[in-house]
Amino acid sequence: MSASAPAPRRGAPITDIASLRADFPGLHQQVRGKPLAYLDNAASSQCPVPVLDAMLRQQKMNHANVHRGVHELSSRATDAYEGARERIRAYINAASGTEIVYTRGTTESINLVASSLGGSLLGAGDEVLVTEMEHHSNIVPWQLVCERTGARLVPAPITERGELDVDAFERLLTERTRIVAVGHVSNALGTINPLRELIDKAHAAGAVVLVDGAQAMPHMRVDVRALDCDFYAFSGHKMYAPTGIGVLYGRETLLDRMPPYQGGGEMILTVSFDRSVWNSLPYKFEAGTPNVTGAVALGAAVDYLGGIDFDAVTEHERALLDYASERLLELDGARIIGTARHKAGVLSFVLGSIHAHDLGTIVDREGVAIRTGHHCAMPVMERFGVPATARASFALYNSREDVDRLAAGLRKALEIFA
Ligand code: C6P
Repeated sequence: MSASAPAPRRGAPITDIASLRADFPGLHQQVRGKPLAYLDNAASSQCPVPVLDAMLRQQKMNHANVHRGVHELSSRATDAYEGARERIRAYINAASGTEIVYTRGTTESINLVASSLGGSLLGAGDEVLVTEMEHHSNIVPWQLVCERTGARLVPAPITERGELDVDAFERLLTERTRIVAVGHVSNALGTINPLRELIDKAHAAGAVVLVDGAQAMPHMRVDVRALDCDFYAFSGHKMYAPTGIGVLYGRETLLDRMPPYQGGGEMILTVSFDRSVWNSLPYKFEAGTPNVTGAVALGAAVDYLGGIDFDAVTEHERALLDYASERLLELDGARIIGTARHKAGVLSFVLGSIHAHDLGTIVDREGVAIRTGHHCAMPVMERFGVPATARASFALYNSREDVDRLAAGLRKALEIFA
């Protein structure tokens, strides 16, 4: 282990999820004179102490550029950076570290694939199949490459519950479908897609599959080989690491034949004015000085998550979601947007005719943080005929008390707008 690697949790997996609250200093503060109830985890989750410690240690004692220096600090930084890559690889069960590309986050991961693979694979008449529940990050990069190549973006419909219409998805898969880009968990609805089934169908049709895993990683253990996906994109800041770091998992055979996404230092072996030779994987896709501290922190976050029993997390978050749904539906005019049978910790809702932004502002005065708006999923809003929703989203550290505080805040909003 490198000098700067955080100590992984040892012993039996943590099953007492409530006890983990103490690990998150950000939760223990007053906001607007009230204790914070942080329910905006789908936007960004708080960092636990081991992640914060790893960041501080990296910046304080091991700060240097990676892969470039022969001096001690550079070699420590490189060890920490590469050590984190190996732990992330193991965490998602990728076959090799060459398949783990550091990026700024899910958005950059998807842009990388859309631009590099899409740009070389797609041609006029080809199709990219997405779903109506995608985040803009899994729509717009494909639109850009479709414009460039003459390919077409095809959205598979979702049902009234906010589930993917799998029959329609299958009908839309044709010999023209070259790429399927699908979210694992919807940020606006909470729907968990039947991923393995969709991947098998897409592969049977000869398509390459990219999964947007931004909202799945904090809620479940993801095994990219068990899923058999070709690409899996995720962000550190939704899984207890900081912003500015994420990962693109890619099947080595595909990454190998894809052209670089960005040019610069690190992604080359040799450069002359006639031609340059690309570096090996994954460095071919990591141009420029990377976010070393972010990578180290993400390594610490997967160590942290690796020490937790995910069955307990799922049960805890499921119980919270059920409780929050019940409390919400006690309120006049409450409507939940997204009632899929399989949901992760997202509760999107409207309350009568009160605008979502007003709800967000009123509960914020009570110390409750939720997100309001279209959640970068405008097609979802259009599908359900609402301009915006309020969204409470749960992490493993949330409690029933947080939900009660939200319900009380929403009652206040109802009184104000009565
Ligand atoms: N969703 C939310 O509040 P970045 O910004 O690259 O880390 O992640 C983008 C992204 C991609 N896919 C899904 C499913 C997402 O939920 C997000 C980010 C945040 O819902 C911010 S819009």
